[in-house]
Amino acid sequence: MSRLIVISNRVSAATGQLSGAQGGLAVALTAALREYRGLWFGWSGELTEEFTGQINFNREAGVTTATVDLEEQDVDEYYNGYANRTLWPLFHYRIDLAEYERDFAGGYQRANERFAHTVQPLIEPDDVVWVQDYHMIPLGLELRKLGCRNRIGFFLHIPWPPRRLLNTLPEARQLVETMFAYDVIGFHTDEWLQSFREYAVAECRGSYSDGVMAVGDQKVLLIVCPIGIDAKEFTELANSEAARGVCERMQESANGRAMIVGVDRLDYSKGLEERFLGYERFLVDNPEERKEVFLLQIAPPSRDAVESYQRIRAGLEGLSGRINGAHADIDWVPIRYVNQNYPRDVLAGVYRAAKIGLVTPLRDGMNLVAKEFVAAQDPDDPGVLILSRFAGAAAQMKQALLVNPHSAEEISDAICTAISMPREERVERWRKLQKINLEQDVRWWRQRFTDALMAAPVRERAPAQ
Ligand code: ADQ
Repeated sequence: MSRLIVISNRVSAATGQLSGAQGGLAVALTAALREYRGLWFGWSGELTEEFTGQINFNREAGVTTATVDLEEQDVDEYYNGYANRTLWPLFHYRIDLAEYERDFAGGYQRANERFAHTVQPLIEPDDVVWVQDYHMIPLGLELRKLGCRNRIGFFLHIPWPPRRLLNTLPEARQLVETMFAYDVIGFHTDEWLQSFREYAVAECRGSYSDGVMAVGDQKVLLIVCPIGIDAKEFTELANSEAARGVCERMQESANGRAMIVGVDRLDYSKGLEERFLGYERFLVDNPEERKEVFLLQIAPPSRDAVESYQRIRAGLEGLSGRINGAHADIDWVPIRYVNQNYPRDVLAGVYRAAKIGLVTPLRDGMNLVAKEFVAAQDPDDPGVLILSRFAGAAAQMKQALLVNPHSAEEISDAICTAISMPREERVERWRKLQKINLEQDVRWWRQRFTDALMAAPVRERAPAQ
């Protein structure tokens, strides 16, 4: 049987200590790696004076990880630069925040070449290689240049932007052309796949039929493969003693009021300002109900080194302060805004205590918080999920109350609908949502991708470079 080689920016063996998307992903990939006796390669997260390509092997939880340190300049240009200041905003449709610098593009290319040279000697002829996410788009081609004929797949965890936005990136076409070196490319939704397809056809002279994009003599299979969570495990977690304790504490502190919860990495793509404004609209438009609710927003800071993240953080502090200042009473504060990370069982208990999950990204590859909120609910008395139409999760989670997060009125209306939704309707909607959660979970996701990849034909020997 072939081995599976997973390559991603950061490597994290599933030791149970990880949280969030990284944790869920680590569990899924680790299970796959165990099954296929694989190897997980990536950046250690550490700096080194001078890049040597020296690999640190580690064996943990039955999985071998191989990590490499990067130079400070690589981290500045590749990670903080091209990945987080160029591709992340652009791929989330924020060209107003995207920074196009040749040094970033150069550093990104250099880091990917370094990754390829370092990992290539570890790849055996029968291995199957699975590259993860936007940090590593050109890696497949770099491996091909080194003679790698293996099956190589790529999965994009974030949205794929529309063609006209992508065209603002100076090296867009070259970047997309590197992707034809892959055998399979996976996206969370059909919308992202169609955007990729449109770009490749219009700008790279690709032709598309039956899921296969052909460019010259290269062919790549495009698949929709929405990621899930480990829903069964998360539901069990929400029923654990620790989570029940947290749930009770939250209910006590809610003092009979309905809790609305938001949980997000502090990122401009998550629509936090829009959420606060929509909630404020609800407070203004519903003087009778307003003191019946409060919003708990959990948002741990991320990517502090990037200025746009410092700005969003300051903006949210100002906005929550203003809303609380304008609306709070001596016995009630409308927004509890906290910036901490919490263990997963605490989060599960918090979700469980909430009557409404408010998930309003302006653009999101998938959004796992929406799925976690559903998995944590009490089947007999579930809360209501309000979900942005622009999250990838909306394509699967049609029984949520879908809103346009740019419209404060729609958010406000949805809160009203959710508060007064009869139990029967809540139960009916929740059952359908949880069914999808369980059927299309994180194991389903990795199986769907690896099945497609394993079925791809092996390439002819790559031309000598
Ligand atoms: P993210 O945008 O980081 O990842 P998202 O899907 O929003 O991921 O999930 C965030 C995760 O972080 C959740 O699992 C949540 O529980 C966790 N988290 C958030 N706040 C936390 C806190 N305070 N304490 C502990 N955990 C917290 C990218 C893409 C997404 C895509 C995922 C997976 O941007 O669109 O869904 O990858 O492909």
